Amino acid sequence: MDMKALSFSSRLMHGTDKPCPTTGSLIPPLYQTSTFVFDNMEQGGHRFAGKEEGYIYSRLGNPTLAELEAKMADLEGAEAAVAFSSGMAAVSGVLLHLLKSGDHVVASDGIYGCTFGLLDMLEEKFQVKTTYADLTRLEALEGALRSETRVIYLETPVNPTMNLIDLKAVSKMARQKGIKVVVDNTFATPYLQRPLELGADLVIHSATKYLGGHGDLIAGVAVGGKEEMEAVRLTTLKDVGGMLSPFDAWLLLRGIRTLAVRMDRHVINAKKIARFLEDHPAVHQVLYPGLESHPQHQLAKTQMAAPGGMISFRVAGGRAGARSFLDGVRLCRLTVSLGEVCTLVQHPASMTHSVIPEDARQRMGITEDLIRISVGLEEPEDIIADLTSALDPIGGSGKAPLTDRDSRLA
Ligand code: 4LM
Repeated sequence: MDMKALSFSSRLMHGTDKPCPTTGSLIPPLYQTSTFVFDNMEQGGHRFAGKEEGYIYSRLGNPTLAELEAKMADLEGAEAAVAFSSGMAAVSGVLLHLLKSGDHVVASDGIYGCTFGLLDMLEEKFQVKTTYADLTRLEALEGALRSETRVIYLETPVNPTMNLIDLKAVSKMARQKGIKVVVDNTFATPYLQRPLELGADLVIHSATKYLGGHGDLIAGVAVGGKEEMEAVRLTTLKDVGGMLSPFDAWLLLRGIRTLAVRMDRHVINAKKIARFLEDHPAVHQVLYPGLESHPQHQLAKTQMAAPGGMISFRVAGGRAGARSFLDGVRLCRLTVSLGEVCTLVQHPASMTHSVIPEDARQRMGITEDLIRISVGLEEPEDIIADLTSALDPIGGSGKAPLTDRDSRLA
């Protein structure tokens, strides 16, 4: 059989994995070591000088991390990958590598709160300015670009508004102007969306989420061209130092092997939950790319293999309605993070995106009535029963969406 022609799902466990050559262990061993012994002084010197292949110190490279990096590069269709200790370490490692003082970034409205915080810090300390724009509209992107723009940074689906950004169109415009497109692919995973194939330059993951999938680790990965990734490894990984621990890399590899079956079930469940929410009178609007009511439902069909497991919705009664719902769930866990086996619910305006100033949050659609659900792998009827008992007491008349002003006053 041609092992190079394996499908994505089979490559999750067969693609880059090799049984241990000395013991035959099916699962690659964990190299839980901080450093590597040299045969002699000359060999050590040669490794530092890059004249000889081989490991030096785990912050610079480790066989378990190399296994994970090869896996992620393969799944995203990239030349190389670099593992980091968190999604934010990957985001900062890539941005610090790409940017210098005086450069400009265009970022999508509504990105993860800590990425907003990082860009804010880069502006304050290093004069790297960021313009936020509604990148669902190409005119908005064009209007935000400047001669100093070096990076377009985006998430799609956007956390937490679930907007989609047309990766092909954005990448085409960026390429013409020599600007790098960096895509945070955390919500979709390479199983559902591969940005590099659509023209993006670099992909970032919070591997804490669907890739790990079990809520037991924090990790990040950056993926891209060989030279670019080598430069990241030798600068912002080596010298800033956010390397992933070998144990977490090993756990992450375990999670990745079941990515396809988990994502399939997340999607099946999310479709059912989204339809249930659309019909509930306490829900004013459901933001899920799999629904025909989603403004980019057609783009979801071409850009993503399936619409994913994340849903946001606007609840009746503004902040009070959101509180009543979040305090009312029992099965669903009230917690930040996402992409895990359990269903998780949270309030972006006061939690994950609270660092964004209120006026910017309102403009980006991160309103007080917005709830985010990471749909888990439970029986969907059980999730629906829990949502029903948390939503029913809110009442509401269903369709008429609250305006932002109503939402602020509630
Ligand atoms: C959350 N998110 O939304 P680490 N990129 C995206 C994210 O959603 C996150 C990160 C990067 C949430 C965490 C509490 C799109 C995180 C950062 O947490 O550093 O692995 O990823 O609930």
